[in-house]
Amino acid sequence: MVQNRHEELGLSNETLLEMYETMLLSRRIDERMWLLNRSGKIPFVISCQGQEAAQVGAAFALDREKDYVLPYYRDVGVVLRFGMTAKELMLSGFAKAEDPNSGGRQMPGHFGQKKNRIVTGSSPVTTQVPHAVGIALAGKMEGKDLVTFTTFGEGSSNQGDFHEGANFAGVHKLPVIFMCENNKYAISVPIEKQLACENVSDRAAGYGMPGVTVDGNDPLAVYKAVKEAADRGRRGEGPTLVETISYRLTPHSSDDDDRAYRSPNEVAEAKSKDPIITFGAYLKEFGIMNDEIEKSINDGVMQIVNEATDYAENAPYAEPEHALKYVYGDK
Ligand SMILES: Cc1ncc(C[n+]2csc(CCOP(=O)(O)OP(=O)(O)O)c2C)c(N)n1
Ligand SMILES: [Mg+2]
Repeated sequence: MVQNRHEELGLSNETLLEMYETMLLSRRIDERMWLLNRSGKIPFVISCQGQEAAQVGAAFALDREKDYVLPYYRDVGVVLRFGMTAKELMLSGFAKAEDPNSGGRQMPGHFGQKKNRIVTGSSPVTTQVPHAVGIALAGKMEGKDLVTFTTFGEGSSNQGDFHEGANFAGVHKLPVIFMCENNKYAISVPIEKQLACENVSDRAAGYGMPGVTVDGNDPLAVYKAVKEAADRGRRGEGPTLVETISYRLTPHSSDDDDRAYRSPNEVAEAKSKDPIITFGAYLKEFGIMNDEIEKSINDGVMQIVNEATDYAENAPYAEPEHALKYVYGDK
């Protein structure tokens, strides 16, 4: 018997279907990007596949009108929920002028969109963490009702930026949610060669904040943990570290061959816990989704992905001179 967990969280059937749809849209955009990459149409992909439940579960627990997100490169589910569109993501994939993230200058996965409170990040991993802490400090000083939410991989939790940011937020009781998307690998390095402690969340104690580890394949578990962290932050009780455990279902990026360092069996085993499938089954178990609703969601998502691909493929590139814009001051 599967336990009903959505009712105690106060999530309506409509919201649950919206969560499923956002997860599915993230997955289908990502799959399309791989096809476009392998057919030579877009230069690079870095995937969200396997992490959609963590991303979407978390983003649904935040307030899109007040909170700021500082995502890392895999967070398609987070930015979709905060208002970036499939079309905009595809414009970034094709590096077209209209890409809101960087006007086609940056690699995909460098999300940034002011109107949707998505704060731009840099390529060195974990630099978004101290930025999230700084925005939380500013919010506290200005008496604003906001929390900041930042994500990073478990490999990135070894960077100094994480430790410095977590310490500062702990000392000053800042409303920050640190979410580590533990997908078991940092490119080719497996988790056991990355950490000497068992969980990334164990590190929270060193910075005076609660740390929890949850199933990253379960959007409801992640929703609950992030909601509690957001409530804590809003009450002025300080930061929280949430670790979500999932598995990177694709190679690190379109430039990586994961057969060099992990077995196809290991990947196949992880695919049997694919969150799109398990959450879909959960919704069917409770009569929230049936085959008909599933088909209509899937058809709608495919239409969005197809339209976004066509639009972005046909959109113009930036003018070459644009490369000099914002680089030097005007005299
Ligand atoms: C400071 C820095 N060092 C190295 C890199 C190269 N790099 C990009 S992603 C990555 C792996 C990060 O692994 P993890 O934090 O677990 O995130 P994942 O890619 O697994 O989601 C590395 C080493 C980088 N971008 N920045
Ligand atoms: Mg990782």
